Amino acid sequence: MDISIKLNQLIAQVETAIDQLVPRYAGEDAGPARIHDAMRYSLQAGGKRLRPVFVLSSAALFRPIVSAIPAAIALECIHTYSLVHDDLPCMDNDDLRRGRPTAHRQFDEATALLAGDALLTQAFVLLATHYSATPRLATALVAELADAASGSRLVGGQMQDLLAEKKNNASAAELDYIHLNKTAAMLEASLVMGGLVGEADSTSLANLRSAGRHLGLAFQIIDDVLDATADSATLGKTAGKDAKAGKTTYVSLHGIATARQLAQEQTDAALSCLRSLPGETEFLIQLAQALLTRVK
Ligand code: GRG
Repeated sequence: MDISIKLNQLIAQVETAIDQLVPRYAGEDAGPARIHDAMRYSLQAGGKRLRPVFVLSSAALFRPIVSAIPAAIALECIHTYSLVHDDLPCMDNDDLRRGRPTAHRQFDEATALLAGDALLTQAFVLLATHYSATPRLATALVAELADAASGSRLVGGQMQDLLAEKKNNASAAELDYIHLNKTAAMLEASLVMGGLVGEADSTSLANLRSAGRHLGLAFQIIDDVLDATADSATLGKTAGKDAKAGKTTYVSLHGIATARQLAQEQTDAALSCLRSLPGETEFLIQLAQALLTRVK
């Protein structure tokens, strides 16, 4: 199976939906053009769209009656907000993201901060409005996404990452906590939210959650390898930052070859969860495998 055609179709669906579901300036009642421009600037800069693709392909396993598109875009809004805030001078202070100047470089720091805030809020606007006809589903989606983005997960992982960076000697357990939350929480939520839209049973939801957790760790390990081995032009973001910051990563702890082996082990664990799901799992299985050899 060549997944590239289907992957490109899903990405095209996501790009169209972002354009349709994220507000643009529509007169003064909708607020200043600058905030909408900044939100759309960061969202429409490209990116792999992995999280929305996970939502759509997870939902498709269960042949859903309602559309998974708003849930997919909600995930991408939260993910993009986290990138915008991560790039700010008070965090990573980065100039390049998705091949373009970061939001605070293109606009200014306050605008980037507000655009991130508005993207975070927009995610919940999408869930509350587009799933209002199915209130149980709306509540389940809001609960899942809010938990994944919370102070215990995405934000907590980021906080711990900043704390660990200051002392430069994070343990393997601390590293796992950081990445299970900073990285894996969003991937886990993507697969689970797809399952929720498809009314998956509790066993399938547990398998999706577990697959997302393993894929999240594999994704982060490969991210560390790419930071150490790829160039900024290919990545569309600054390469080599971890070593420069003296940051503890899977590569600094284990070396590149062992890090790749660990990513393979996490992917294998994810594959066994995916294989126990119903429906046409081949696309997700191949996508999970392809992530091991991604170059950006
Ligand atoms: C500021 C609350 C807050 C969180 C920031 C996303 C993040 C957490 C930090 C960015 C740095 C980093 C290495 C995060 C790990 C997750 C990760 C690899 C994000 C980048 O995701 P990709 O590669 O990005 O899917 P694209 O641009 O392709 O969507």
